[in-house]
Formats: sequence, structure tokens, C-alpha cells
Amino acid sequence: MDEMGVRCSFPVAVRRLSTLGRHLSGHFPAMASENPNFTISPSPTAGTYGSAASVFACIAQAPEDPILGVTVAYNKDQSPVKVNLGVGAYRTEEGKPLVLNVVRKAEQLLVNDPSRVKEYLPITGLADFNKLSAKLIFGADSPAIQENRVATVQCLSGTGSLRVGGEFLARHYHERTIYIPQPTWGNHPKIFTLSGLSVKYYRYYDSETRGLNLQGLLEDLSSASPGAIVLLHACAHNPTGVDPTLEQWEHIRQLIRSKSLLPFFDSAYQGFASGSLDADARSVRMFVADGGECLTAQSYAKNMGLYGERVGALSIVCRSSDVAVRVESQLKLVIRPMYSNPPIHGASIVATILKDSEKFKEWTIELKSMADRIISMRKQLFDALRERGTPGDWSHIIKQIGMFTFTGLNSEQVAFMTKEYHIYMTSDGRISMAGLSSRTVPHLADAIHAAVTRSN
Ligand code: PLA
Repeated sequence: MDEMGVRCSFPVAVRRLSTLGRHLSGHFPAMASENPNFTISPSPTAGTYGSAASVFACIAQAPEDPILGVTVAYNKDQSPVKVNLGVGAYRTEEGKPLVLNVVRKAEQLLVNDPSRVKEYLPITGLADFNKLSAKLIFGADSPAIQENRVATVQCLSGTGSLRVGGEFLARHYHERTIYIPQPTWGNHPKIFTLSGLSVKYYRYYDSETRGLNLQGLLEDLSSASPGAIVLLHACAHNPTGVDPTLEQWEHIRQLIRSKSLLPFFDSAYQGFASGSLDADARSVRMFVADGGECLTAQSYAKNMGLYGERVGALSIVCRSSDVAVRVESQLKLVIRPMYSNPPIHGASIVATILKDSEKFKEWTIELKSMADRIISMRKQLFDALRERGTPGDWSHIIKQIGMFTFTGLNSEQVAFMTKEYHIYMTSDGRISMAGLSSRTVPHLADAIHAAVTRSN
């Protein structure tokens, strides 16, 4: 009993009974329909179990999300010097969120077009958006696109694309194990486990060299069961900022193909790593060029700054166009009961930009300037630590790529920096370089210096 007088084992018992009821009525439909009183479902909401107590009284308080929870803590802090380097969200030099000019223009066009309506999209989303998204990641001249071997569906940003892909694989693919890098974005294991896949890790990062553990990666994938799914970050690996070189990608590709493993690319940062959309898609294109199959989850959150619009795409590259048609038909069965069909606004912005060569050009310029600003933050932070004579080799700050630096700071050092300097970052020592500015670099460098020298 808890203080409300509710038996805490009760909801579990109720759940089991109702499940049993559902199970029985599924197996003996005649029984259920012949006897209208045939239900095993006690009704706690009716007050039978004590009218004052909530049926949710036994629910435990859940912890905050390790990444988005950092923003929650940041928002509560009243300090004027606070800096949020937790979530990967781009900020200007003034520390403000950025809506790209080209996005504003596209939105104006959409708003001023009276022919635009708010009807439901098809289950698979906006057709133009899907075609243009596949071109963006695979390349306009990709044989897979020309041969109609790609099934693309609009999804709820990168996360939704991964989830739809995961559920599709759990239903239709013969091997349920997915290998994800160690470490990886914290949401990956949750997304894939809840999709019905079984998650295993492959070695990725070498904390000694602060670089790629290629040997470990190849060994772990070599011993994976044939056909296993392998999650790969297309570029700008989160959280390490360490990407394989093209030569290393080629090793990885050969191994994956020779073991018949199925690559699933997470492309959340196309254009954000190098500033070039094509260069950042090279890993994916290498796999598509060999004619084999793969999945790709794309997000426009970062590269178009459309975080809250939740716009992304899942593409499945198949061996033939008729397989692609059947795959798409099954993707619809995954999507329909999950959220029915995707939202229209964000995808319309993306399609408006991608289909117009001038707007596309304008986007690439704005994207490059975001990527360049992040690169310049790396240089500034590195220089600031050198100036302070902070112990340690900080060259990984300029070697790593993409939105994040995996600093190597431990959770106590992070806690110290948050408490004493109001710097918010994830406890694994990851900082979002996109959240820094020339104004905040010295403050961060002071905090890192203090954290490192304090524990020495
Ligand atoms: N994949 C990777 C590797 C990511 O880093 C993120 C976002 C996503 C997918 C999903 O992005 P989307 O659903 O918004 O398109 N990672 C962020 C945000 C930027 C987050 O955790 O949700 C991060 O701070 O790691």
C-alpha cells in the first residue's frame, strides 16, 4: 500500500487481466460475442478501489532525457552567463536561434499561394519532397534513382525516419539484430529496441587516440551474424565527431557487403560536417554505387534549421523497382497506425527550396556559413585553451568534425562546470560547438581550464 492507500501491484494485475481478456476474446470470439457479460476488465476508474486515489498513483517519476533534459536545466538557471552546449541546435554569433533566409522566403511563397490547402498528405508524404530528398542524399545521377529502386517516405524528422525503418525491419527482415556504434546518439538504442530489434554494439571510438577504432569496428562486424543490420552515421558522428576517412569507409563497405550485413545510414548532418552536401553524402553514395541494398534516414532539422518542423525522410534502396514498390506498400502499413500521415508545412518548405535552383544555391551558401562558423569555433576554443596552458592535448577539438566536440571531460568535471560556470552540456563530455560564439568561448575555456586543473 502507498500513502494514498493504493495497492501498487494493482495496475500490473489489472493490465495482465485485461491482456488475458483480450487474448481470450481473440481466441474465442464466439464466446465473447455470444455472452455480452464475458469481459475480464475490472474498472479502477469507476472508483471501486478507493475514490480518492489516482489510478496512476504508483507511477514513478521518470528521469529527464540525457540530452533534452540539459535544456530543461538550462532554462531554470537564472545566471546571465549561462551557456547551453547540450542539444545540437545552431546558434548565431549573438547566441540566437537561426531561421535561414531561404526558409523565410520559401515560407512567404507558401503563405501567399492561395491554391495551397491544409488537406491530409498521403501516408507516404509529399511526393515532390520524397523525390528531391532521395536525390539530395544519393545524388541526382544515382542509378538507384534512375532505375526506380528507391522507396522514399516522408517521416517525422530523423528520429521518425529511424523508427519507421526500425519497425519495418522488425516486421519484414529476417535478421533482427542491429549493431550500433559505441558510443552513439543516446536515442538510437531506445528507438531500435522499441522498434522490436535487438541492439548490439560495435567498437567505434578509441579514447586513447580520440580517433576511430577501425580495427575494433572491423573485428566486431566480422563476428556479427550474417545479415545483421549495421547502423552507420553518414557523417559528423554524434557524439564523437570522428568520421572514417574515405579509405576507411571503403574497408567498412567491403566487409559489410562480404558478410551480407544490411547498412542503415543515419544522415542527420548532411552539409553540416564539411559545408558541402555532396562531400557529406559520400559514405552513403559509396554503398549505393555497389548496387547493394541499404536504408537511409534523413533529417532537415540541422541543415535547414527546421528542428521543430519535424521533417525528414526514410529511403530504402532495393535491388529492383518491383521490390521497391512492395517495400513502399509495407512502409505505409507501418506509418498509418503510428501517425497516419506526416505534416505538410516543413516538407513543403524543403520541396520549395530543393526544386528551385536559385533557392537551392542560396541554401548551400547559408549552410556553408553555418558549417564554417562551427569550424571557426573549434579553432577559437583550441587557441583559448592553448593560451591558458590548459594541461592536455586538445588537438581533437580541431580534428573532430560536425556539430559536436567529444572533449574527454568526465561527468564530475562536467558537473563542476555546470555548477560553477553555468555551462550546460551532456554528462559524457560532449559539447555542441554550434551553441558557442566568440563571446562565450573565453568563458568555456576558463571553465574547462578550471575543471581540468582542479582534478589534477
Ligand atoms: N540522428 C542523430 C545522429 C542525431 O544526432 C539526431 C539529433 C537525430 C538523429 C534526430 O534528429 P531529428 O529527429 O531532430 O531530425 N540529435 C540532437 C538532438 C541534435 C536530439 O538529441 O534529439 C542531439 O543533440 O544529439
